[in-house]
Amino acid sequence: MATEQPLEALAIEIAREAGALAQQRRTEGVAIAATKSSIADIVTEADREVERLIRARLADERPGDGFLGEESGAERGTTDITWVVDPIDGTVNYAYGIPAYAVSIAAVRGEPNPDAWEALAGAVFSPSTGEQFHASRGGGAWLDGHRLSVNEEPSTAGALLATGFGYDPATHASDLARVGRVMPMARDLRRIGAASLDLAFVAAGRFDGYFERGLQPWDHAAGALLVEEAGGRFAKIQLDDIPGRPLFVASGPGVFDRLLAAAVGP
Ligand code: LIP
Repeated sequence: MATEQPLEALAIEIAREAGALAQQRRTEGVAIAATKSSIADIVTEADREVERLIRARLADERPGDGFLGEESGAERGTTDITWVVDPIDGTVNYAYGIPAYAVSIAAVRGEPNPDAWEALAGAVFSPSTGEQFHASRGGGAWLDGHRLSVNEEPSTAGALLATGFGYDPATHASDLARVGRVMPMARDLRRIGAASLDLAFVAAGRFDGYFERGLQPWDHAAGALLVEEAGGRFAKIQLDDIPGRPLFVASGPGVFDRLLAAAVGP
């Protein structure tokens, strides 16, 4: 069995357990625990509890591995594997009771730096729909046992695209200008509010493409592998206007260059 498959199976198992906890806490009522980068960037008690569950299960199963989580930070391991975790991606949706959030777990090899690591396995679990997206490097991308493939080309009506906006209002004007540049190639635009689901939907052919600035490593670690294993392309582009807020683009091969050019702009 390839190295990646046990990692994929573990990511699937723990993502499902974590998703069940998140869903249970949602039904019990959600408490905002704190804000982070801005007043809009919230963390709930459930985010923290779900990440504690994931971290404990991984420590039991793979004690030497490293960890990089949205809520509890980073810990280097003694193996070459690091787990990159967003316990509840789509936190604002979760807090408002919007059924569009996911548990995202990825296993990467190498430095725990998204510019240097190689993603080996990932799982994105959507508790609201029960959909389990998963992938391993070289093993393809899957949804509940069905192999996934990106859309090679959008329909003649135009590309169905998705995007998102960061928590910092100062960046919204440039994000909206980007939407204006991209719309001529689109049939329509979706804004789900969970990057891991946006990327999973590109992998599944539900979106022709996705673009967003300022994603964190845990937002995209699993979803980017889904896209690549489904035959798509994923890129991170540093832009000059706002340092430290790179642009991420993901799509099928037929629309990638056009989407990238429009999203980056002149
Ligand atoms: C969210 C992303 C979403 C983005 C939000 C936020 P979180 O992650 O999944 O795509 O638009 O600004 O970054 O904070 O819910 O884990």
